[in-house]
Amino acid sequence: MGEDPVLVEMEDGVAHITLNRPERLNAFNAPMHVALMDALNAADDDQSIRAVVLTGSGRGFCAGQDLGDRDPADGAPDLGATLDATFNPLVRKIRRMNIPVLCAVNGVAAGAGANVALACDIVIAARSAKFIQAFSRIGLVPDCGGTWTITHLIGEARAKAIMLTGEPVAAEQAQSWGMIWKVVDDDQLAAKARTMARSLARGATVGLGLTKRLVQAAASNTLDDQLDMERDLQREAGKTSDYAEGVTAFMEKRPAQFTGKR
Ligand code: LHQ
Repeated sequence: MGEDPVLVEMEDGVAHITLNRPERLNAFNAPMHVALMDALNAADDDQSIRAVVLTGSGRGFCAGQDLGDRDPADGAPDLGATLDATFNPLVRKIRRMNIPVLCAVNGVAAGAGANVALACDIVIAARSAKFIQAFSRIGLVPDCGGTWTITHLIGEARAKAIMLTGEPVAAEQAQSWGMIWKVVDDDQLAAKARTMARSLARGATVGLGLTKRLVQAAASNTLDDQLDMERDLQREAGKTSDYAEGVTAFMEKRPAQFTGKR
């Protein structure tokens, strides 16, 4: 108690952001919402930061909204207003950042905690982790974009089943369904996340950001729209110094030294 609700460490071009309320399985309260947005904004604004890792401290990743924050006896709350003020800007921020956001799911991810994780660009999970659409257990609907993200990732049949039943999805199941990128052994998670993020942070950052935008746009674009968008963003990518360096390094048979200049 009294500790920072979010820990931030900047290292090798990577912002490591750790949700830090382990005694509540990193459930979101108001200070944590503010601290996480501040951390993401700081990473986004810092030109030396070229990738983000989001993880949790202790045995869980995040158990969603702190259910102790409101007493149902106080009358019906406006949860729509809560979403407008907190989780919706958070998910939009993750999706709009022009650098890769890697989520390292270190343990249980429930409710909004699961759907914040799944909003990230690359999700790796500890073998012991699980994803729970816990909303149905308390009379709510899935939020944080989960009905969109999960339906796109695993299809309507599986999305409806896990959301209506609240049945936990084990990390390995999530991987085999394509809901996440990869499962790794628990004791390897932090190291694998760090190595992967460092490698992303040494990449052609502008190109990676444009690629993220393209993949996200594909869900609502026609093929024609997408071809046009690829043309426009390829034009932008082709003007970066990292493109020039990438081609030169290839011709000279040496590793490229990308600067990630945005
Ligand atoms: C918690 C929580 C928690 C407080 C564990 N809050 N203390 C959006 C807009 C506005 C409002 C409403 O919500 C939303 C979106 C949402 O996120 S709704 C969904 C909210 N989350 C949940 O319903 C999940 C609730 N948690 C659980 O079902 C379990 O804790 C899971 C399955 C995540 C983990 O189970 P266990 O491994 O058995 O751990 P535990 O239940 O013993 O939890 C450990 C402690 O953490 C415990 O406290 P205690 O003092 O007894 O040790 C829990 O009370 C506390 N905790 N989740 N969301």
